[in-house]
Amino acid sequence: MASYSFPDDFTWGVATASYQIEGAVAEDGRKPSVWDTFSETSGRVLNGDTGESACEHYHRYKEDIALMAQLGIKHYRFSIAWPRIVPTGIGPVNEAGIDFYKRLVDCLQEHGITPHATLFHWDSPQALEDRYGSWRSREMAQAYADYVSAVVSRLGDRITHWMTINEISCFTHMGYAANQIPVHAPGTTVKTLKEVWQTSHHAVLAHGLGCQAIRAASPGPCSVALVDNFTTTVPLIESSEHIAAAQKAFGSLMSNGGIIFPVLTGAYNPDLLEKLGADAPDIQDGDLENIHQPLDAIGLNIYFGSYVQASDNQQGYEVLDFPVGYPRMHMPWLHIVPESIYWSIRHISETLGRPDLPVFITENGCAAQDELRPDGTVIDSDRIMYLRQHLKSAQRAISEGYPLKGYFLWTFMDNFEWAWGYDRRFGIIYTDYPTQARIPKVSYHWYSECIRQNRVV
Ligand code: GCO
Repeated sequence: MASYSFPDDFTWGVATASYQIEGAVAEDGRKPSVWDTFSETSGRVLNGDTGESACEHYHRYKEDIALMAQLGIKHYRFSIAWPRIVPTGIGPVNEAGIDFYKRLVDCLQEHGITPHATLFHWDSPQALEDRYGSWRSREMAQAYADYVSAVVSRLGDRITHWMTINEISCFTHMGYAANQIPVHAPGTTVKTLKEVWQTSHHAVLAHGLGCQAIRAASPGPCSVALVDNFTTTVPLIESSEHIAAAQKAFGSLMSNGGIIFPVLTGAYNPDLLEKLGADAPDIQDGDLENIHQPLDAIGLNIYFGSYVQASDNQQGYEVLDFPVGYPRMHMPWLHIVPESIYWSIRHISETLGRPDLPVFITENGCAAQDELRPDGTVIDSDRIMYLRQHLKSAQRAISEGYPLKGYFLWTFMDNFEWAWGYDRRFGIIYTDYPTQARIPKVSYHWYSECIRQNRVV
């Protein structure tokens, strides 16, 4: 077996999200999402950028899918925009919105590319924020499930790989911040930590109701997964005591104990509930059963990990800050910790006790200060370094027998990077926004070679 090689059936893909690439925010019946409102609010997004045009993918999808086919991927993860499908959040379905995704998926399948659809990637209908504060209301969970039923009943003949929700902690804990400036839409400052956790609980409940809606509406067999960006705890030294410390620390961290734990184990992590005390969410009878639905896979968005070492303090571990000079990519939080992929998979298998559950890396990638050279090339050797190290960590997990089944690189092309606007470039394709030209970076060709040889090159 060549060094750093992958199984023959390994899923190689790329990932995107609707609001970040589509544009066409007022076409064919789409109504505003909370991200339209947030990005149009002065001071919320760097340089006043919005997703109004983004990468114009809504109209350029055929060109983009041809580039995906040239790349050599057979799998593509994208998200479906709720405001295209049910523009006012609840009520009538906009068939023109469905028709766009039918065109998109038919084009993918013409190129032999399998669609993997995320049903919610943060662009919820503004109408529901106006109606009852979106995820602050328990009603949002059922509204989401009804939207999911509408999508799957119409697209389930074309799409059989479904992901319910992307990164719950981002649009709850970062979108509804207690007494601080929220950095995500809807950008609502709530007064108490309990409100944040109640919001998070409604989203976790929505995931469970969404799983049931998918399985009820799908015309045939399908796979259902959650996509989470939990905080990976990485032992600074791979010895038994530091590994045990990293595993104990894993469950006590906010987005881990309150999201992946109830989804995979049926209970909030007890250490977290103890830490939250009166700020813990109110949980109604039946909620945890609804949340703890069987999953066919788990999707992990892996960007960084926190190093942990054993400690003789009361909790037995110390989660370490990064030294000021620790290497990072072009985002303040994007420290380079390749082992985070390997340890994320071990946490699913061991810390959460789910060695049976297939794992997909549904996002991994980095922003880099890409320069378009006069000769029209982008030599992003830093991104190749980052991706190469992370893929080696992924291959290590497979070589040790962990059930890693696929990798979706974030992201296919530079796009709207939320509150950072277009200032941060994560793509393996350079998007020249004034002309909307797509310019493959060297990392595009490198990733294509990894796929062709089915190993890390
Ligand atoms: C996320 C989102 C993506 C981001 C990417 C870079 O993981 O935050 O899923 O939409 O653009 O991760 O921040």
